Amino acid sequence: MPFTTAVRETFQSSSPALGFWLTLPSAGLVKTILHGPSGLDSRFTWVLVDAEHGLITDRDYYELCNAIGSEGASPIVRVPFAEEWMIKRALDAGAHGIVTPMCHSAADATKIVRASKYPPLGTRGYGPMFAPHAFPGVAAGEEYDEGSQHAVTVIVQIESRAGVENVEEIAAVEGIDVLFIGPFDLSKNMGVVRGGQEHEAAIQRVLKATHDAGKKAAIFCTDGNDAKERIRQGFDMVSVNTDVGVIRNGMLGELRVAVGGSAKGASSGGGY
Ligand code: 3PY
Ligand code: MG
Repeated sequence: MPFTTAVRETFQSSSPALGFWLTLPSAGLVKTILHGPSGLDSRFTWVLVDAEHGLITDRDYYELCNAIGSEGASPIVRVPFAEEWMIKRALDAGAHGIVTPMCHSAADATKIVRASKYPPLGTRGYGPMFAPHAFPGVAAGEEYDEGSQHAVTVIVQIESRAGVENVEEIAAVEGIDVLFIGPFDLSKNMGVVRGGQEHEAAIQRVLKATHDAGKKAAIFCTDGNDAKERIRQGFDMVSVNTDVGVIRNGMLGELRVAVGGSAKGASSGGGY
């Protein structure tokens, strides 16, 4: 029986899917952010569980996916590397979607799609004893097994010169749902300044190619202003900030106020 997820529901609406980056392995932290009304018309519909650069490991996935799923948002796990066994571990722990770093080609993208789906669509190994727990209302067995073939969101990161050069072919790969730009790696891999002309042209090429292929375009942002601009440009999925970025800036901002300054302009932890 088909089912959907919070992030997929948002993709069906006219609103962008807003999320944030979780780098600390704390279900308490993530629920504190997600729980209850936001006081706005908008809310976070997904959380990126970062096992590539965050302090999160495979052992944390199950608890984090359940915490996020129970708040009506989608846990999206970024695995450390584009390996089939890593994708399997994330999906079996209840990820609503996976992100793999450094997709350089259509062949890379095809491999990721196959790793994310059970036969005959792919090669995902079978054993979802725990996966349905993070999908409220979805029963173990046939409902998860069949529904997850299409409900799981498959996301690859475009963050290299090769990825940009091959982006039209990558976007055309069947089963890829989202192309997610990693602006930091993209600038380093291309050897260009982040925010400079060449970097921005690459970002715009990925945005266009993704939409031309009928797929969703996502990007990592360093703060709300950055996110606002990317939403204006038409990105469908935008990460607004990171847990550590906000905690550091917020705490240093309060320290600044305590010693007589203004909370604005607290020093940043580097943006990522
Ligand atoms: C990057 O900017 O390289 C990232 O991976 C963040 O998404
Ligand atoms: Mg990156």
